Formats: sequence, C-alpha cells, structure tokens
Amino acid sequence: MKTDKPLISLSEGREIVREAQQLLARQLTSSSRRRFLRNGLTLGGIAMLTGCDLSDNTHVEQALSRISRFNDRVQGWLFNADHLAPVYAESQITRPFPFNAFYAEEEAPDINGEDYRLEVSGLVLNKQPWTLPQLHSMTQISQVTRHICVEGWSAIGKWGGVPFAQFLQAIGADLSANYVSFKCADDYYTSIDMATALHPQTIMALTYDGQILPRKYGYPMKLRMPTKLGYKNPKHIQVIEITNRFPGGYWEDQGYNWFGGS
Ligand SMILES: Nc1nc2c(c(=O)[nH]1)N[C@H]1C(S)=C(S)[C@@H](COP(=O)(O)O)O[C@H]1N2
Ligand SMILES: [Mo]
Repeated sequence: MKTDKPLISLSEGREIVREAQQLLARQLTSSSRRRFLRNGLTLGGIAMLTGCDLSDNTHVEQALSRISRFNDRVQGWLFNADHLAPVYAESQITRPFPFNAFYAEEEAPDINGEDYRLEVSGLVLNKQPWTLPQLHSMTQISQVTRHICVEGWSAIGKWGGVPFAQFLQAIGADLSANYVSFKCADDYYTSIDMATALHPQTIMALTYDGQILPRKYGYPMKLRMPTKLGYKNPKHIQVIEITNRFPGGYWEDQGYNWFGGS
C-alpha cells in the first residue's frame, strides 16, 4: 500500500541525530568504546555498518569517523532553514556569561581594532579586505539566544551584528558552494555548511549585550549561530573562505562531530 507517511518523523530524526552526536562527541575519551556498547551499538554492528575491520584502535577510530561523516549528511538533510532556534527575554540573560576557549581567559588574543582587516578568500567575487567601521556600517540586528557547549554547560546571551547572509551577498559569495571556513587570531578554526551560513539567525557578531564585543568573547568579530553547538561558533575571526574542499575544524579534527547542530 502506498503511503505518504515518512519512515521517521522529523523530530524522531533529530532525536536520533542528537543521540549519535552525543556518542560521537565523547569518542575522544578512552571510555568511548564502553559507552558505545552500553548505548546499544555493538562493535560487530559498527563493523557491518561501516565495512571496517575493527581489530585494532586505528580501525575503530576510522569506523567512528565514518559514522560521524554519515551523521553530518543526515543532519544536513534534516536541517530546515525556516526552523528558528528559540529566542529569550533580556531578563533571562545569564550573568556573568561564561568564557570558554582552549586556553585561559588572560591568553585571549589582544586585537587592535584600527589595524584589523577581515580577509575574504575562495569562491567570492570581491576579495577586498574589510575594516571594522565598514562592518559596523552594515545593517545590524540583535538576538537573545542560548549557547550550548558540549563540555556540559549552556547559557543565554545577547549578540548583535550583521546578518551573515547579507555579508555573503555583499562579497559576491558563491552561495552554491558547500562550505564556509573560518580562521581565527588564536589558531582556532572551524567551518560550516552553506545552509547554516544563510540561516536568518546566523550573524557576524560585533557586540555582546549592547557593548562592543569584549576581548574574551571574540573581539572584534565572531560568528554567532544559535542552531549550532558552541565549538562551531568561532571568535576573533580573521579569514573567511568560501570553498568546496572540506575544511574541518580545531575540535572536529580531533573527533567532534562536524555538523554540530544544537
Ligand atoms: N577563536 C576561538 N573560538 C572559539 C573557541 C576558541 O577556543 N577559540 N572555543 C569555542 C568553544 S568550545 C566555545 S563553548 C565558545 C565559547 O564562547 P564564549 O567564550 O563566548 O562563551 O567559543 C568557541 N569558539
Ligand atoms: Mo564549547
């Protein structure tokens, strides 16, 4: 019998992806294999799914990373550009908002705003670098959203800046390209899918809580995406590249799931 009912609902799909993602985020720890087993997938099952021989650690890592890449594709399909992340009232802002990086707060890069130039490269028509006043002169929006970090905390904050879709248009980006990659002043790097880059809540944040973005939160500019986990939100961005070559990321290359939806 023909039926229009999908195999799984969108919310079931999201739930499956979330669970797989949580498993994968923990794959760095030595207990990852035990967790995997406890959560139901046997190594035999993984071997069958991935076509990998799991006789040693390297092969297990390979299998997990194949599952992670598969998971990226599923999340890409499920990602709905019209679906908005929840927004909150200003009274719900978490104070003080937490700082996080792969180093201590005092080591955050100290960038001179007057010398700052944002570089643009790859599949774009206009590779002219951007000054801070130029970015500030574009349309600004602000939003109060929740930031979720896989290290086990979440917090509500208010970011303001340029809708990223407008910036991509301004530089004549090839909007059919697969990836947007970010290089930061502190050697951090990450990358996102084009659908997320164009999402209406994705902003090039220049302010935090109505003030110029403080050094610890990513001065002079960070990308803020309430649809993605904390590690996908790069601070202190220096270079934006539009590309079809998979760029990876600082944590992603160490095993965190690349799509990283929240
Ligand atoms: N440049 C840079 N961006 C980064 C990081 C970093 O170490 N360097 N850490 C990421 C992680 S894991 C988190 S949770 C958030 C923390 O942002 P916050 O300090 O504004 O809370 O920044 C993300 N972006
Ligand atoms: Mo994080």
